Amino acid sequence: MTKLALVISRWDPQPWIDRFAHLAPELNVCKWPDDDTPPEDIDYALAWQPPDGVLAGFANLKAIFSLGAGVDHILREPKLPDVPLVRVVDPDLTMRMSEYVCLHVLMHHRQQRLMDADQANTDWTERPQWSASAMRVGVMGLGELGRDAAEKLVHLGFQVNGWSNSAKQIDGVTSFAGKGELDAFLGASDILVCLLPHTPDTHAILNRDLFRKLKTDGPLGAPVLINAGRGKLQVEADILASLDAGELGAVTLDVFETEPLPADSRLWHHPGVTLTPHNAADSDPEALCKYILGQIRRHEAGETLQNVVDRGAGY
Ligand code: NDP
Ligand code: OXD
Repeated sequence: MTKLALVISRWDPQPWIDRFAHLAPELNVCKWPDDDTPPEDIDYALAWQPPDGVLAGFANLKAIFSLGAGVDHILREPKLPDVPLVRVVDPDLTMRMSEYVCLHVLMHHRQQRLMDADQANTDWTERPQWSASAMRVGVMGLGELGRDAAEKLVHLGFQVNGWSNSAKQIDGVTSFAGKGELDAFLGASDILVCLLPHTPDTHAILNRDLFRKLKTDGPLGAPVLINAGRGKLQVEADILASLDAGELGAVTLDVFETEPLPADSRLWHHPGVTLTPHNAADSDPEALCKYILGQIRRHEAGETLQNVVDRGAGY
């Protein structure tokens, strides 16, 4: 019998176990550690922030599945078995992220946080509103998530640019690629949306030097940052310094250098910060177990796995 181990920290494994039991009762799916199963019997590991060393202990693994789109939480394991590492690419997850990006781009564009504060002060200030076409949104990372979000922002009427390693052709989106075009991309961004993976190349990329290159003469008066990629892409001390100096007008952050965000972080209470608890695009067992089962069935039938991570690139 094919054996799957759920190696999960911080999430409840039970909904995954229940969903697999419903969809594929022929599989043996256990929460790891499991007293009844020796590690060498495990065929597939399904991981979210796996504890150090666990994956290395599965001697006969056929593949590792990340239970999210990102894989940094798995690649940090120094002795990762040399088997395919598959990540989530699924319309459910993609749509959730695009909802988040559109919500927060629109919230900043329409100055909703300022009007929330006005309401709290019984203050009828008539704030001017601009059309979306007056706003330039730059999307860092034009992969599965960035591309979909960029397309939806185009449909909302924003001017949209994107930045990625390789140049892209996406209707309505101006593509910038590589380090050589980063400054031009930043200089054209009123609202910067980050959907990059965390890799050695992107570590701490969202820093004060970068913020100072953003467009400063847009309708909002100062640029806005939205980061739903990974916390280790950002330097939080720099975000706070740039907010205090007016180099950034506001930020939305879904991800943090340390998660959960420590209670003493100034980000919690800064008026320029909107934050969410790393739930921009939740991994939903309902949707994702189906995707993973499809991949396992392909593999067992001798077909190639899809969405296998390039370990050298780190995403
Ligand atoms: P993809 O791998 O599909 O896309 C990554 C994109 O980033 C690609 O366009 C890639 O360029 C670009 N990129 C990577 N490195 C660089 C670099 N050094 N310079 C420029 N561009 C670079 O990933 P997804 O879109 O599926 O997901 C992106 C990230 O979103 C995940 O890695 C994860 O960290 C985060 N995430 C966060 C969630 C949340 O709830 N907050 C939920 C899901 C994901 P190219 O196309 O040229 O290769
Ligand atoms: C993911 C995440 O990588 O939820 O999917 O962060």
